[in-house]
Amino acid sequence: PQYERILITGAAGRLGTILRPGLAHLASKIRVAGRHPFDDLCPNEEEAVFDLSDMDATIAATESCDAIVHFGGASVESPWQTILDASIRGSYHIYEGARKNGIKRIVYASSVHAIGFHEIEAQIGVDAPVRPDSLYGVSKNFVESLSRLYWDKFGIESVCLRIFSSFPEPTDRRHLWSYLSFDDCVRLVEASLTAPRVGHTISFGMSDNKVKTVDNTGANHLGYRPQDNSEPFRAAVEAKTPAPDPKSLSTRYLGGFFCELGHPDDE
Ligand code: 15L
Repeated sequence: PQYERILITGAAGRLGTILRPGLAHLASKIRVAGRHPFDDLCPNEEEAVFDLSDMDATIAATESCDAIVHFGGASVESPWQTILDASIRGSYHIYEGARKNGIKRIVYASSVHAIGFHEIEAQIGVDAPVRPDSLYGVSKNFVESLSRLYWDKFGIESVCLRIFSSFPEPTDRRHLWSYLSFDDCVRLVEASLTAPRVGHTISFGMSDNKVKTVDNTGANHLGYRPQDNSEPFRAAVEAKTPAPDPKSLSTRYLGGFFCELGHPDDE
């Protein structure tokens, strides 16, 4: 395999769970990281149980890895303290681990919510200014920026994947353009790990859906070829969901309903 040991953070999460078998052929060992012990370790896996907010534990977990697939941290809008500890401080600890332990490449689960307040018809590319739609999105902006520094200054390559909606299948109208199938998600992360040179790359993450809301040509050098699309689900989704109001925030903007959420600490 291309890699000796890949660390996957968030390995117990929705996407971490599918990346474990999906990336297995790329490394002799997969180190799966989570906050709780795993009860389903495969022979090619070893576990690292820690909290990303713990700097020493996080740095220790990166030892003797040659790539990191960083999918840990908050996965939706969350209270500031969670965003700060798990996503901002946690990702800083990951990058420090990479710097101290000589890790060459990191694939990071960024999100559409890093640029969620761009309008759909703007057809933005990967180099559009960031427009986060939530504190969650701001934490994605932070890590995209941190990873750029660690490339420019310390030579650690990163691919920041602005994943749209990766679920077993599309369930609402937005998903008809934002869907990333699980298999395509694995293809995207694999391309990010195996492309000869990525430097600091930002890529959108979606399947080959018919309706396209962003322009991903800036990430062509990854060689990602989506094989799936949302069309097989269209009729069922349209039958069970109301026609969208074109003026509502969640229809106008890439971030969808995240654009309508209040401040997470106002409860
Ligand atoms: C995300 O970033 C979330 O992790 C996911 O749960 C979905 O809400 C997704 O965005 C989306 O916008 O569909």
